[in-house]
Amino acid sequence: MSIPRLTAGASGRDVADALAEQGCAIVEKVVAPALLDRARAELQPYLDVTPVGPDDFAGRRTRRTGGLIARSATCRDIITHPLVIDAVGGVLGHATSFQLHLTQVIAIGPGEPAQLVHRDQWAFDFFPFPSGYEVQCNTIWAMTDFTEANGATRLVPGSHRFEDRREFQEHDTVPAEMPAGSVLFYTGSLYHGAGANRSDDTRFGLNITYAVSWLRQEENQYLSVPAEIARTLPEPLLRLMGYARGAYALGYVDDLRDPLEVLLGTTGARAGLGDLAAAEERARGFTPRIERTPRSPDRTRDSAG
Ligand SMILES: O=C(O)CCC(=O)C(=O)O
Ligand SMILES: [Fe+2]
Repeated sequence: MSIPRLTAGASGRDVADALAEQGCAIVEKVVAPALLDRARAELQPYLDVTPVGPDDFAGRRTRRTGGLIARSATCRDIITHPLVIDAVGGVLGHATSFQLHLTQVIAIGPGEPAQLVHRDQWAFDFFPFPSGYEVQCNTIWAMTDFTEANGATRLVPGSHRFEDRREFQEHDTVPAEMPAGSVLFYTGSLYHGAGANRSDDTRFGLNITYAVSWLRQEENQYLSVPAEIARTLPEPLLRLMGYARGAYALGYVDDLRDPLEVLLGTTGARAGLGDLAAAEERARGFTPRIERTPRSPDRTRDSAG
């Protein structure tokens, strides 16, 4: 059980293939650590005042700072990094489009115990998506080195095919150790959790997640990024944030107006609706793989499955 490791020259296709196989992949040293230091410096005033989490899952010694598009110009570039956009497109390409799900620095403080092992797609009200039908593709950039000791994310490689609602212990997982500047990819179906921080330093991870654009976003981009800032951003980023229709009709404004045009105050050139025939055609071409879910080697509960 190991996490596929790719080098910085990997393509989005390589990453998507590794994700299809194992549900996770690390691409090492994609950006210079200095870039992530710069993002952290831009965010420092917000990191300083972010409270610790309110419960065990969020982490009582963990600070989660969001709204990164509004707060850090460097984060905008990281969110739209071509490798990530290509990889996410490869994983979620069965849908008409995908969009940003959340942006969050996760700062795990010393003494934080390991987080409950979970699937991120449980956020969608625990809907049991069919095995092989991915709705979410996630990244965690190592802003500091990720080590087993400081709380590197822990994963169950291959578990994207396991049955839903499983429970795992720490010893069922492996740590996503990686040097700063590397990025961990994992699907919404992969079992994982933040590791325990047994070191004296805070572990900083930049969690940027993406989901098919017919699901509700976890972080509300329309309110997290004030409209006056949004109006200054490039169109591809705005579309990624959700200023675009999802599928045929999702997200239009009043009289079938295009959300991007409404934001920018341009008028009437684009309809707020998409191409229904194309959406239907795409859906017809995709058959989720609904297969017998493999048993993981060391099942810890006999109630599951
Ligand atoms: O910070 C991490 O390593 C992972 C956190 C996580 O999985 C979550 O909060 O959903
Ligand atoms: Fe998670």
